[in-house]
Amino acid sequence: MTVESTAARKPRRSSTGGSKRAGAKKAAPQKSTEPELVQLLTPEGKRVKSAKTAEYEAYVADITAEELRGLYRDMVLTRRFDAEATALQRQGELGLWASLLGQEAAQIGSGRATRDDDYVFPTYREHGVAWCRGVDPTNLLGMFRGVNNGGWDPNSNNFHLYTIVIGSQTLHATGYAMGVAKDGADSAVIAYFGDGASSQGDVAESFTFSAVYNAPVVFFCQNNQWAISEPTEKQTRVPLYQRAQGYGFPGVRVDGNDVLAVLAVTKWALERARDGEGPALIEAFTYRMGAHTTSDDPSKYRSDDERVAWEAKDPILRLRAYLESEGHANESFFSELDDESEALGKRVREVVRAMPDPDLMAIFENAYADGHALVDEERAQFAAYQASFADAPAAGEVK
Ligand SMILES: Cc1ncc(C[n+]2csc(CCOP(=O)(O)OP(=O)(O)O)c2C)c(N)n1
Ligand SMILES: [Mg+2]
Repeated sequence: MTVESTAARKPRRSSTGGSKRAGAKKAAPQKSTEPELVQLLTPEGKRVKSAKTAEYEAYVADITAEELRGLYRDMVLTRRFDAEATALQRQGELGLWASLLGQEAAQIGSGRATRDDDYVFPTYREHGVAWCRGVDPTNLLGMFRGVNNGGWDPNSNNFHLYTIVIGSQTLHATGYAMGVAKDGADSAVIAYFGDGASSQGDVAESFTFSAVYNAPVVFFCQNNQWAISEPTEKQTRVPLYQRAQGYGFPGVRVDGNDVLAVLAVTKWALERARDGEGPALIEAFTYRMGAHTTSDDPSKYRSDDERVAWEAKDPILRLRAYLESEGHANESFFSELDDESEALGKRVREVVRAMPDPDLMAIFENAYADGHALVDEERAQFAAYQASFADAPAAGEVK
């Protein structure tokens, strides 16, 4: 069941009467409880304009053909990188991979809405946002290969390290945004999280704090309708974007497979944050066609029909249809992009395979700046354990 169908559930009939009561007036038609969805590009790739979405549409009204091709290129390369990483995991080169398949528009649209001086707090799946921030994709793979604890300097691209503890990065983002405001800077902060994360206390706390301190933070929820095997109906009784109202800031549901709409809505939210108007919640309604991670088998809990229905809303195909129908891209653009994709896949494969194993003792170096007696003890125990193997390197050579 989707959030829409949850929201559409009829209220329980009151025991004191109802439509069966003799002489009762015919009930007025119920106001639709279907959530509003900001969509600028239909699944068939047609531009739509309406008075309801005009406020957001203004942010992409003068987008050029070149910029549209750029969004398409970003999505295609991100998908190619993601597919390569999945293959590398299957070949034993990575321990795990968290695919974003199907979420390219949500990530590229929002990532491209950020300014260089904005700061991004991702989950563990924002490979498309990392791409937009200029983080080399190969840097995302070290942690999944188990050779480092992160893989990039967050301050080089204002892109924080991946965060596995669900929802915790929303608190980091809120604190950071409060700091931005105190510094008098006009940049904004964006925190990514999932539908499942919306149930975490950390997310509720960050909504409260950011609202009362008017922090310049945008909460970007990618609602793929599942938290591993838990459907959204187990997380919420209302569409997630409506939660914002209770905290005192706006919430918007956007078609998460429509890169144009996501770009527009995120620009809108970041701009009002920069202008001192406080936080906003964006719910990008989407679907991840791939598994939760390479350790998961979604066929155990999701129906094939659901996946097929969402394949028809593929974010890449819909932008391609629009580019083609408007004559914004020709065959050579698409074939050059194919070549670029293959080259990216090859480079990723080569870099990952060449990643050196870490120094085994390095794990003891990153917890305390000035060392710690307990860590010293553990280090000595581990060195002795390693040395106990027959083929152990000589003392001092423990690698
Ligand atoms: C605090 C915490 N609890 C549980 C987990 C295990 N866990 C990893 S991913 C996940 C589901 C997250 O779902 P959602 O927020 O919807 O994100 P998605 O993976 O669907 O993008 C869970 C429960 C965790 N990493 N951290
Ligand atoms: Mg989810």
